[in-house]
Amino acid sequence: MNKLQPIYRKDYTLSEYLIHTTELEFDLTETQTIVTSKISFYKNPKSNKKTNILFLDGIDLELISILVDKAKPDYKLVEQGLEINNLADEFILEIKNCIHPEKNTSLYGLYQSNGNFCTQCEAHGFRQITYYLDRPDVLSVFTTHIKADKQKYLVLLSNGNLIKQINGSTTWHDPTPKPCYLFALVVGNFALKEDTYITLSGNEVTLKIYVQAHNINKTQFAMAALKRSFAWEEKRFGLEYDLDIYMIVAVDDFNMGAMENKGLNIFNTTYVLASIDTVTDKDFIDIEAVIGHEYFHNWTGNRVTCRDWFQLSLKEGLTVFRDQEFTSDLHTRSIKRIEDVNTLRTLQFAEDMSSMQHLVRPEHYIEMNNFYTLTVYEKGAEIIRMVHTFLGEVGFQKGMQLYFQRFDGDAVTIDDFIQSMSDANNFDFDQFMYWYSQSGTPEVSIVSDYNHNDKTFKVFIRQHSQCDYFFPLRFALLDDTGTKLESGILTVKDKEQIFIFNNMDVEPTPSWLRGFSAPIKLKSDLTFKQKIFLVRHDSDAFNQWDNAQQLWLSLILIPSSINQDLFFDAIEKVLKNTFLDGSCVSLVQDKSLICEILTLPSEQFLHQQQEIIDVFEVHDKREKVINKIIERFKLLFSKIYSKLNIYQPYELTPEAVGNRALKNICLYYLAISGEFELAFEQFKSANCMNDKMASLKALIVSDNSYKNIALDGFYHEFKNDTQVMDKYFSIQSSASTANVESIKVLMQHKLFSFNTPNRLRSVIGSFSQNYVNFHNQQGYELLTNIIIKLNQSNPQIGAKLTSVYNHWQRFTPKLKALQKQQLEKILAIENLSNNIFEIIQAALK
Ligand code: B3K
Ligand code: ZN
Repeated sequence: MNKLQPIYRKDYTLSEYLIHTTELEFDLTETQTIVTSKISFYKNPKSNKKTNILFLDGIDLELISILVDKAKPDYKLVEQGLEINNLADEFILEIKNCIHPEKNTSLYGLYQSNGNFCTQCEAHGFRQITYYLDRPDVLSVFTTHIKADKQKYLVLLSNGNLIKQINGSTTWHDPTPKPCYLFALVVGNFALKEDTYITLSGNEVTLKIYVQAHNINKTQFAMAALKRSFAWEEKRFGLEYDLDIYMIVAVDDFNMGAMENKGLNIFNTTYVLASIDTVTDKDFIDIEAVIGHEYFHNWTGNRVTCRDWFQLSLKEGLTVFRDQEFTSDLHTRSIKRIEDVNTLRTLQFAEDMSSMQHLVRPEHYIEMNNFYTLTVYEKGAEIIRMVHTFLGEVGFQKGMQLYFQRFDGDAVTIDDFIQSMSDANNFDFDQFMYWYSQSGTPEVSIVSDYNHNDKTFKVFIRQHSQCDYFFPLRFALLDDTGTKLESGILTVKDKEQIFIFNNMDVEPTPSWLRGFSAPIKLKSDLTFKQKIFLVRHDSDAFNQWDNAQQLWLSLILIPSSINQDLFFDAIEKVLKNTFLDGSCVSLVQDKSLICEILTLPSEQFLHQQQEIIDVFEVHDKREKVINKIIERFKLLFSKIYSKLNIYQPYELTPEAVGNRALKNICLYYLAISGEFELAFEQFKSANCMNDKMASLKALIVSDNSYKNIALDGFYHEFKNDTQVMDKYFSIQSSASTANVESIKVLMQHKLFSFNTPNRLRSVIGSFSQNYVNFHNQQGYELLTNIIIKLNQSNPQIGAKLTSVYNHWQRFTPKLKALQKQQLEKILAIENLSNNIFEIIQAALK
């Protein structure tokens, strides 16, 4: 088997053998781990292949012994696995193999973090633990025995319920059949935070969060968030937890955010540990969302799993949609929507324009881990959101119930899900499936025409994509006070469609695509004045923000295209609203929303709007607008800042979060205008990390006498806190003063650790987004050398960083040529991992 050969969705075949039970034994020591497995196989009655050969996946395993029904089988070791011949229709396979977690830097399979053992099996990590049918449609009941030195390791965990514990060993039994990607094992020393949750039907679930001892006082928020997740899942989806125990283990070394292993989630510490002194408002909400996300996977992912990895969005798109709803129900829905759409449009739309453009249900992959992308997750969630918009909450829940009724305990496809939604509601989703079979972002334009004579308002919608998408377009027609004359959802399905509204006595202002009801690029014929009106008067907060974004975009990229004074007058009214003199009437009441409206589109978002990306030009143009904002609003910002900068005990309420958000954006602009003392004052007196971080960000916008004092103070206060130190590194790598030399100095810092993805992301990841300072030959060479090192030590992170070059073709000629050279240089190295190879190959194609 050529390992660089892509795997195609169309080639899916049933597994010839299935597994009843899997019994594993782990004997862990400091120098090796012995894995013993006893697996009972049986012929898949549904498979029509008639061979008696079994191929098992296995990578980097040292085989010690193998028995089939207690006898030596006819087998051979092949590339990436093991082949056994002459098998009966049912048999017991017993294998013993040795692995070396203590040397495993890929953080995939079984590995160590701070001396503790843990696993990451999704998508194909289990094959680095033992020989197995490593595919999501082979589900079995697992029993796991763990043995380790009892003096050294006190905590020995696996999935399911603890059924036996004697000195230095435990046995776990997971009654729910699962694919091996949901297997987990944790061995080490941890402190434990424990609580209980009583489910709707009265079952008591023990909740356990394991962290390193020094972090135990930062687990309270995660525990409360976990209980909120259980309660929300019951209330909104009517779904309960199914085991007696739910465990979360937090480790510092983790390739992504967290993993939903059945009953034993393993988390990156970033998404568990929280205290007012160490995380920001956004961090709190993100932590809660990830805790919720992994918990929600118990039903969407674990109880019903994916037939093959092409269906990844079946569990991820749906679970992201669910976690977005969780946050929306618990916090401010409109702000959550703005943030999610902003992420989608900044990152996923860009992915659609890059060499890694792919379908939400990809057709092929070389390395599956490259497809845990914004497209699969975020665009996948948007597709589910459209299903929800079409069916409404009641219809959607009916569809969910039918889905679970049909497929609980199965491994299924995206079509199975959509079919359940369709059958439960008698709704035709056939044309809707284009969302899964067409890549790229659909472009749609909308033009309207008001006829004074016959009082009609005609709307012409045109799709510019190759196929005609089927999507909901939420809208409202507003009168000149912002009152709705008409509202609802237009079902768009044709290349060209006309909608006519009669009896419109006045010409309405249309508010299109409210709440971003479909993941499209919409071009409308709204005038400058109408956009200003919508910023102030639309009752859809998303559209208030979106219209402001469009105006900022114009002001930055084509300043002459809009009347700056009029736009700024509108912004002033939004700003002056509610809390200064009360004389201005505006619908913008929410301070978080005002802050969003005041936030300029990011450089990354601006790049997307350019035919050819000129990072320097974009940066300069954006800076110019920042200066214009300061020129006009400096006094107002000062007033607002002093009004909001009053001591208040920390709370995570929408009100308090909004106050801090608005206060801190004012501080940011004030610091750019030179008011560093104000920022330094806040830095010294802040009663929470949110405000401390905001002041530090304000202080590092340019060189000033406080910058280093603050950075040093921050370091000394938090040097023992790993999570805060990630912020410390990241803020310096993102600073306008950062350059390749200063990054190299950071990489020499005693707290820098190349093998810890969080630290690498905080330094290199952040620097790669510091566009004007990163995009030059030295910046690229630095990144390339890091990628080459990661190719050996951690190819997953290596591939993530390689993706920085996915947009190379769109850059100005010099930077384009330089990036291409980097790609070629990486491609030429020996033993290039599949992960990095796939990214490079796509980029150079
Ligand atoms: N399912 C995991 C992601 C696994 C990534 C594998 N490279 C976390 C999540 O989406 O919940
Ligand atoms: Zn997920």
